[in-house]
Amino acid sequence: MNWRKIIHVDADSFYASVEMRENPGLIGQPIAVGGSTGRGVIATCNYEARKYGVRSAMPSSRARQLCPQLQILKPRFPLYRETSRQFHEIFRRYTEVIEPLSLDEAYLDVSEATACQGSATLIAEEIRASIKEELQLTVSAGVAPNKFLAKVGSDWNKPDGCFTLAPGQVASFVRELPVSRINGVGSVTAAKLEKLGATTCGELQAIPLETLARRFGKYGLRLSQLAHGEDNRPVQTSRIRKSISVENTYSDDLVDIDAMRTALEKILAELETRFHRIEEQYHPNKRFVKVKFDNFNQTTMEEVIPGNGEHWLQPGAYLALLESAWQRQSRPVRLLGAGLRLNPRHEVRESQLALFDN
Ligand code: TTP
Repeated sequence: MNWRKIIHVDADSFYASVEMRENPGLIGQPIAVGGSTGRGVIATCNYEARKYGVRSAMPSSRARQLCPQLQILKPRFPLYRETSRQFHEIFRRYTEVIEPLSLDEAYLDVSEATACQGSATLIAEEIRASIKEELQLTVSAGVAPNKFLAKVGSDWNKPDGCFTLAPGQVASFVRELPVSRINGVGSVTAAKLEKLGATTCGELQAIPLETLARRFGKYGLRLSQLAHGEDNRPVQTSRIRKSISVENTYSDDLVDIDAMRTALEKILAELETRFHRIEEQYHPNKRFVKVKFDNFNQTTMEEVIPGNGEHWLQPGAYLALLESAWQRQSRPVRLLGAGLRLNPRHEVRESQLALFDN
């Protein structure tokens, strides 16, 4: 069996939670985010609104019937995208193997992670704590040997929960798991399975493979595997990276070049750790720094790395870039970042080759 260490992270009532954070006056009141006029539908709602039966994808008119005092807010996508980017900043402290499913949901493969002595559960708890502290949001996490079970796990103790399934617990866990928890098993498939005598994955395991194949075609085999808690799909980082960077916002602005030098050293140490994780796939061709001043003006300075990029980590070169960037305004600095622009080492990557297999 191919056991990995997978974490599935899913933010709690994502758009609604972001709105409550931005406007704490909304906390404790039933709110939704979505279209409020005409044929508008609810994108999501907070847990107060869920008590009234309000749900995602419900027409807003229906939601208002269920909960007359419901406040329906217009979605603010730039804000959700920025929050999503901040989630990923936190994820990348632990692994580069990240597969986003949506703005608020991602799989992380931490099989090779060294933080927290390699404990996926501790990593998940640290990620949840960092998100709570730095972004004032709660996320739920599932920790398991594969993607299927990790996703089931993130839903298990929602909201603000974490659930770990160790490899040794998989067999007994899936035996009792309702088939409706399998991703892709909606009411129609669930009803068909019930006719075959299966409402739990344990009962599904007992159905002969031929029967499943006859009833569900190719999906029958997949159902059988999932019912046994097996799922070999790797976490796919489909995106080809163009850059990698580390940045930090300081609670007290950095006012002189000495403070900036010290801050830069820490950033470069973190950048080195992160770049190590992907250096087999990418080589750096440029280095850059980013500076955001106390007036929120932002600037970057970059330069081509001489040679083949191997000696990218030269603190002196980064410091020179930082000094030039800072001199553009010579004001206190609230955010500092450093990074690398990247080129893939192998022009045609495996994932792209796979496209030609058929
Ligand atoms: P979900 O993760 O499905 O749900 P959620 O984060 O709102 O709540 P929870 O996970 O705690 O149950 O969706 C993530 C975001 O995607 C959600 O905040 C709004 C958006 N969304 C829609 O726009 N339409 C939809 O039908 C759904 C389900 C979600």
